[in-house]
Amino acid sequence: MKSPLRPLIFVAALAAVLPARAAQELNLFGWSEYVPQAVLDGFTKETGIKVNFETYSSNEELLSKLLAGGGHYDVIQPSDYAAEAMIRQHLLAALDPAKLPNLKNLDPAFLHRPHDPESKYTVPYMSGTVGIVVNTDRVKDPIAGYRDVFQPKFKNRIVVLNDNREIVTWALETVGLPMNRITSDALAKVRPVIASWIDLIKVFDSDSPKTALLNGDVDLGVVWSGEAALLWKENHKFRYIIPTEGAHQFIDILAIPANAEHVDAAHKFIDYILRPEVSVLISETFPYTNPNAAARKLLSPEQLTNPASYPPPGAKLETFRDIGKMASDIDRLVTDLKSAK
Ligand code: N2P
Repeated sequence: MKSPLRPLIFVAALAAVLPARAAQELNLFGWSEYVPQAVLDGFTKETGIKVNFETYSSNEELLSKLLAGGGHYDVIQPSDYAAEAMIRQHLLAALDPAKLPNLKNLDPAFLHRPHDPESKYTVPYMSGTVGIVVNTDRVKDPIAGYRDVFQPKFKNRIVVLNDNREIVTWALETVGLPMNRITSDALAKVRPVIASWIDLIKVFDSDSPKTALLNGDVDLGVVWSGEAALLWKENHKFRYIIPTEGAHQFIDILAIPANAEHVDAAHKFIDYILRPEVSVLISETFPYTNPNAAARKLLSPEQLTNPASYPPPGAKLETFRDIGKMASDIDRLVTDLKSAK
């Protein structure tokens, strides 16, 4: 006998067995030029979780958006010092290691660092340095440090990151002051140095500083190492130099904000990124220093010998620490000097 309820029962049964795939989403807020679209597509294909991706080009942009209560993100990608500030303000959720079996792939050298001593809130994504890139076809002078770059003869031939803390750091290193002890005196000391540099710079670009070098618009840059590694891959005339004065080394991490809605999807995404073959795909597209030991084993000798991706041991490197409210003094200093140009 045919029950009139039969079609309804059928629909209900179907709904119970089909996973609620369409409803799954992940809101990712990450650096520009850092997460390959192919990685996001691969994750969606496998899990059915749709990734909504927004980008930023500085930690300060990320922090100001989050602190203003804007955006509801499930995974974010701050640098070490920005994560440190967020942990201090209880803005990050503790990760569940049981949901991250691929943590085992990481090189322990990138764990338990000062920004997250127990590695409770953060997972390293990529590491890198900030250094000098020179088009050696156009610049024949030996270039070893910041002083060699910022010379009047190179006026309008320089691209730098559009990042205020970076610029202040290079000036601090140039005058021999530490990058993490920011005082009003230190800022007063570097102010004229930065003013003279700003006068020489042609392009400020944190997203894709390689472009101005590739186009031949400029001949020198102070850029992220991954950008320099892409230039080197394109043409070995682009040389990467860790400034003799010392350089900034960063560890960019993945974390889940305390107010994330899709915590399970966020863990799935982080664990997906930690797979060796996924991590290799990231290194191929954006050749920074890969903290995933299992992935590193799969990189080609050519990738491992790119001097920008894997700087020589012995380089003078230091990571940023959270500097609290001095960050706004740095911001004001550089913004003022730029607007006076
Ligand atoms: C990638 C940005 C590199 C990260 N575009 C700097 N922390």
